[in-house]
Amino acid sequence: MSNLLYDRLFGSHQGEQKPFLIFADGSQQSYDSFLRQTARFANVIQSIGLDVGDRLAAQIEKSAEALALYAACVKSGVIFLPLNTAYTPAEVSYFVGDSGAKLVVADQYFDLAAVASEHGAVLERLNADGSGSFADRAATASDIFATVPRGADDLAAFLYTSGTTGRSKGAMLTQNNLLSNAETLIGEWRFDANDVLLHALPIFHTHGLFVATNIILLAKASMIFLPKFSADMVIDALPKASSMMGVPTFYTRLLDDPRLTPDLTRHMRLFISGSAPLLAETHIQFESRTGHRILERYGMTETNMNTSNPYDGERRAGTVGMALPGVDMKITNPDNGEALADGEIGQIEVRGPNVFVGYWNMPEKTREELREDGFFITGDLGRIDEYGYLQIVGRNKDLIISGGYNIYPKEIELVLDEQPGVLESAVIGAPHPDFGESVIGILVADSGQSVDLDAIEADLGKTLARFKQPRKLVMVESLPRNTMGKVQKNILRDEFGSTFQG
Ligand code: MCA
Ligand code: AMP
Repeated sequence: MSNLLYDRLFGSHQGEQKPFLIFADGSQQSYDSFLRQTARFANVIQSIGLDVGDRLAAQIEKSAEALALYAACVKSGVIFLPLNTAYTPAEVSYFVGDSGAKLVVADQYFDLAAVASEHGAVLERLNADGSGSFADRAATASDIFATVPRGADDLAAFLYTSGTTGRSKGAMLTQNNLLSNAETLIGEWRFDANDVLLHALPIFHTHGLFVATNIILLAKASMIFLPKFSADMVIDALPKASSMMGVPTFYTRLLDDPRLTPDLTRHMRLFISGSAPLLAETHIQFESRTGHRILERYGMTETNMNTSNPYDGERRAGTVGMALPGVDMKITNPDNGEALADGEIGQIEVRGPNVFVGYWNMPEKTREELREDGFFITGDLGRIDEYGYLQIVGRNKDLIISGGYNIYPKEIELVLDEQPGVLESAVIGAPHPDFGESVIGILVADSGQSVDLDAIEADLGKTLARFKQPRKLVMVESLPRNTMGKVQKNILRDEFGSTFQG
């Protein structure tokens, strides 16, 4: 029996001397070298005692090693659980505990010894420079490993996505969820072996890990693999690339740079944007500065990519295009789930081989969002316009997207409510020129109590990743509520909406 995902993504690359990864300093790693490393890592994972279906949690900086760890999990049938490097140990503890990860692989500067021992997990170190206890074991391991058989419906990865209750949910993704989407996208976006993708995204989310990396592997193309987004590094690398994928903040930052010219991007074939709304204004400015129309697409952790603007047809600013081949999409009435006619605004539902199989250990949450007929309720609101393109007009879920990272207000409110002198809080997103949206925490003091905002900010840093921390904390007398007692966030958004403008 074969291992579907491994065979399709990596199977034919053994012995291939072509570069898979090209680093910022010009050095390269060939497919063959990458796969040897993958086999060594798979041997280490197995020697530590992980079996098929066990979880491996990874909090490591972006590196070739981090990708080899993903590949090694696929090869050995272990479920890969990548974690944002900005997460604090308190946040990581939840993911390790909830997933029951047997092995945590982390950079040396993440303080996870207590987390691992609390949950009975093995902790190994793998640093971005290739050192660490895991790397030491790999150095003496064999570069031959018999790929473990896995099929289409077997689980390949858990990606945690925050929940409206403040508890993150582990989205279970199968081999075929990942493979089918990569196969669709490679065709839709015309990737082939000649492509050189400029990769400046993090690799612990769907965008940088599955969309970008799986496509390149499938196409046997190359990636310029930058440690993170920096306008300087991207501008240096653009002349050597053919395509780039980014969140809208990448494009607004590039537009802020006078070095972005038609000349710099002349040979580029494709710029893709996703993970957050790309303002029509950004789309238009980018075209007038470079001559390129950004191709915007729409996806989710639970579903991979759902829709895309066309490669050849018109890429319409302010829309995310049409459903991808194999994806059914409908707009429904949020009250009763009935399909609405084109042009009407409702909730976006999708079904297809890309859609996950449920949330780990949360059957009720799964039932609430994934219908028996296979349609997944995205929580996004949209309409299909007269040209057949989907426009996302809002969200039916209380979610803030800052620079492409999702932030669930409930999670922050729970932390704010615990602060000394705070009676209650509300967290909202407000438009932000760099991050698209940014976080505001609105606090009400307990009667007669004083609230020390500086102390609160310092305390938040201990438990919440920096990107989730409110960029502004404000005090109000009381929160506006409707007759049902629900906080009226729309009123707060109206009041504080221009906090980050100008
Ligand atoms: C970093 N910081 C942030 C963010 N990122 N704050 C708010 N929102 C953010 N997104 C904080 C840091 O902690 C730091 O705080 C300061 O901002 C600068 O940090 P730095 O490391 O220099 O980061 P940056 O360069 O400002 O990062 C911005 C970024 C990055 C390049 C936009 O966040 C990024 O690469 N985002 C991509 C996210 C992504 O891949 N999303 C895909 C999810 P201080 O200033 O206090 O020091 S997958 C998905 O959504 C679906 C499936 C889809 O459709 O793709
Ligand atoms: P995540 O849970 O991190 O996978 O984020 C998924 C959410 O990102 C979706 O439900 C949308 O709200 C949002 N999203 C992704 N791509 C786009 C896009 N092109 N335009 C608007 N929102 C997007």
